[in-house]
Amino acid sequence: MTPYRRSTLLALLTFALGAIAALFIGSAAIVLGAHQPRVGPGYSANALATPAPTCGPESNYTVTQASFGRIGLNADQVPGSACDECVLSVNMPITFTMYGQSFTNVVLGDNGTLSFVANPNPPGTTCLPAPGFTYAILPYWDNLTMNFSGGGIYTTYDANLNSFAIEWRARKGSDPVNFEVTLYETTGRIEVIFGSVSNSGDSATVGVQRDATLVTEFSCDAPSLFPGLLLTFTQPPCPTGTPTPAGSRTSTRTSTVTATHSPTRTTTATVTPTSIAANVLVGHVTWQGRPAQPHPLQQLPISLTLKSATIEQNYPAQTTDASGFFTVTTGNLPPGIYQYRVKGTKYLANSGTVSLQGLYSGEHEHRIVSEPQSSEPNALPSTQVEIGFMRTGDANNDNTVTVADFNILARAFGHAVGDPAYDDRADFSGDQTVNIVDFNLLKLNFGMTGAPPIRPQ
Ligand SMILES: [Ca+2]
Ligand SMILES: [Ca+2]
Ligand SMILES: [Ca+2]
Repeated sequence: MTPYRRSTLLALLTFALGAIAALFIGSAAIVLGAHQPRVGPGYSANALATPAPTCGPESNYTVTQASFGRIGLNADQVPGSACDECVLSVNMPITFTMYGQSFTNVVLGDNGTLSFVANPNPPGTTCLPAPGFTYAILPYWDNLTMNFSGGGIYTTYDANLNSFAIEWRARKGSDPVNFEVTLYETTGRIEVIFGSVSNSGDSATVGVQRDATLVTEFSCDAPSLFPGLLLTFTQPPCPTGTPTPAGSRTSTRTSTVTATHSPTRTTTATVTPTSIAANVLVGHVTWQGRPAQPHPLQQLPISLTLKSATIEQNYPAQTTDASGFFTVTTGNLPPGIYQYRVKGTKYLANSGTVSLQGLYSGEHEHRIVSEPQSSEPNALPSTQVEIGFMRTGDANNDNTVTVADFNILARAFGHAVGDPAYDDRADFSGDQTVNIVDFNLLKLNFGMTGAPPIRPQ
């Protein structure tokens, strides 16, 4: 590239970034403080009670949250959707798979409901599981209306991401209520982003359900929603090499620690079942801008912090495998609810909560304080956490994508590895060249901030 062409291109890039920055100046509110993660009662109860597999298409979804969501510009109004007490059947431009079933049609309701099969869409809500809904996503189930000027449902198909976004522009009474569901065909991921909410969503139900048995509830009649809240629903994939969805790494939690796996100390040996921290935690991420998993370019460094009310554990950086998995030892931690935060170099941090389960006797809870002596190498339970999508663009690794990152990219633009001007920090795509692909990734996330460090409690 000639110097002239390069400088012209950079001027264009600078202009484009400036325009984006201007857009963000008025919307600083999208970067909100940490919201206390919360797991709905139906979710936690179901997670403990359901004998379903803990990974794969027959498992419950897990939900993680972030505070930097942004609703896209959805221009295509579903005809007739400025309505009340109505459902609309829409043919999707993607095939979306939920709980192992694939769908090309979706039924959208004015009361903040979505289903691929049955959508009763009543204005009166219940907590989940809710009667009548099958293969349903309830991004903001409440007594909403859309029969006003500008009201309705708006959609966008993104061919690059192979995703379909569905946005509701509704009202609860006189309050504007605005939210968006994005379905990703390739990964099966479901994202829900909230724009405007009424009374922090304290009369809404938010979650997904297949039927009465597979249910993940984020919120029910609780003030847990706020503008910019991004929820990501994913089903934990089974770790690489696990032959079945109920493979040995995940199926042992409720059944295999018995008296035959007694600890070396005798304090709890007589209690069966008893309580023991999961021995390992298996995390999974998807790195943005990299080829689909499994792929060597998905092998990237990641650091993890786990924190409970009393314990903070910082794990040194390790590299995810080609499928985005990493494993840490948690056998030294007591069971309980932990906040987690992960950060990758060049990537914004993600956070959420994970429950390190103990095996619970129902009457007595004891923690085995030393490693059980077992002849079975995989006898101990493991915990899985689906962390989701890791957004890139953070060249200087300060957990926000700003003009500082753009400047690093601009200086290295057009250069490849071996070239003195090449700067690997700006190669987000991993092809050892800094080019328009990297710029587009940075542009996509410009103005975003990752999950903040976990605060002292
Ligand atoms: Ca209604
Ligand atoms: Ca940065
Ligand atoms: Ca690149």
